[in-house]
Amino acid sequence: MAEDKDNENETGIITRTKTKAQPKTAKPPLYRVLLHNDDYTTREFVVEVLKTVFHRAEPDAVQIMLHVHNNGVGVAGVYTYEVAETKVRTVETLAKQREYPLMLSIEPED
Ligand code: TYC
Repeated sequence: MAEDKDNENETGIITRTKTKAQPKTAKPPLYRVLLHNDDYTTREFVVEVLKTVFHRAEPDAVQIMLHVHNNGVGVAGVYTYEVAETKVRTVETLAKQREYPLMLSIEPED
């Protein structure tokens, strides 16, 4: 919110200035949710998680899964901290239920 401030200069005249309002475009910090490769989690499960939790279309999900399989790590999605944390917990719960050792982590985007 803009706030008025009184300023008195050398002439003794009191003027008023407005502080800049926060731009409406101010964005919260974003975080990458990273998927890590392992030898036991099935490709199908990783693709399923990318589709259902990270809302990736099938071809995108397959591409991300293969990137992680080939490079060891990859980005599942980018979110605010709370959303990123919730997605990690959701996937960890799903993976545990299926007894997969799938690992995820979070890192700041900037
Ligand atoms: N490397 C696993 C396999 O060959 C597939 C896999 C991909 C596992 C991505 C985890 O985050 C992962 N079955």
